[in-house]
Amino acid sequence: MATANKNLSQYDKSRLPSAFSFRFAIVKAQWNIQVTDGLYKGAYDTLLDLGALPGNIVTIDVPGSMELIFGCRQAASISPPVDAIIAIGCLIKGETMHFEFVSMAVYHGLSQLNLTLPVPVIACVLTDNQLEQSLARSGGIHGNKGVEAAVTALQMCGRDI
Ligand code: RBF
Repeated sequence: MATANKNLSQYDKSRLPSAFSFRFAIVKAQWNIQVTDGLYKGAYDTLLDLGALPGNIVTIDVPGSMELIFGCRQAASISPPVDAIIAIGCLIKGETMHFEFVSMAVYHGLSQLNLTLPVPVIACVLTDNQLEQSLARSGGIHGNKGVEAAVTALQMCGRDI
């Protein structure tokens, strides 16, 4: 899983389909907003760069990462439907066990959505020990995981179940 010393946020547009005809939802948690703003910008700008229309990108804000699960369910029921959902959050380890419980619950919840919803949910939830690590991955020296989430979302579009 280690991405230290790697920046995976560069993509080759010529190897990707156009996002022009697809609709996306970005569900964004407000906790650690500096980080989730950076991830959101990375994802949003990348979708536009890949051809998505601004009117085809729906944004849903939720309070914390724990609420991303419900927010993604909401996103899956909007009309006209979206082709992929990106869940953006940032969990930073504190002094208690809360981080472990919430991280597990969020990833478990998002996995469950991928088993039950007809639309793919892309997990862009950072789980770091320190804020600096998250900042480095949301537009810093280790790139922007939001960019990678947008590329992944496009790659998962149009796969009807
Ligand atoms: N939400 C996050 O997205 N990132 C966090 O780092 C985070 N830390 C939390 C720490 C504590 C002690 C608590 C109680 C909540 C935290 N939350 C965090 C909020 C959580 O995702 C959720 O919004 C609340 O638990 C309400 O369901």
